Amino acid sequence: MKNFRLYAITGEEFHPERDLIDVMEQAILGGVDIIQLRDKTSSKMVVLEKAKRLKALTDQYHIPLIINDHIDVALAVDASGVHVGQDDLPLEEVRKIIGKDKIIGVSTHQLTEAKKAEANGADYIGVGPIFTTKSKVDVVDPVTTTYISEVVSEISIPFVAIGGIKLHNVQQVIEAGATRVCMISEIVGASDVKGVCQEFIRILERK
Ligand code: TZP
Ligand code: MG
Repeated sequence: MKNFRLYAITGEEFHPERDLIDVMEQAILGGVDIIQLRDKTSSKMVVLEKAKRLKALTDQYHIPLIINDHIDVALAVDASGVHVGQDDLPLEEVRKIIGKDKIIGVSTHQLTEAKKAEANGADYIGVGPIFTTKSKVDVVDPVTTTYISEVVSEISIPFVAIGGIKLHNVQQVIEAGATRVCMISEIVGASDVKGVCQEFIRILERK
């Protein structure tokens, strides 16, 4: 997969007054280079409509669109790939469905999960939650930056740090060895979405 560094996940509960596409376009203009549609509450039809709109946006800017959970929706809109968690279909089955050319990302919270995802052909892994987050229900306890250090030394595929990452703490994540970071609330909940993304890029480039 093409390299990326600033990954934004949708979270419409953080911008109730603003349109999904406007917010995500501001994120792209600020430097986001990969987007994930994550919607845990809407019906399949509504997720499909959002995926179609986001696909048009991400195509316009030539960046990947990843769909969380809904493999069928990812295929229907010809998204770049899917993101699955530990409770979703096993990676081998997801690969059979989605094919070898699509991106598969897997959430991991410990090294055994990371190693399994790598061995089973994940294109990237999510590493987190690094810090406390309010954006995910049933979330495990923060894994801290220690898990990032472990992944850096044991895992070869790309990884992205996630969970409670803010402008004020992203430096710790970078210092632990992350070169890619992923956020929901700090980006999509910002009053100046583009400005926050530009600031993340500035910090990522400063290292
Ligand atoms: N997976 C692990 S933490 C998390 C997900 C989807 C939520 C991240 O959201 P935020 O607002 O950046 O903490
Ligand atoms: Mg899932």
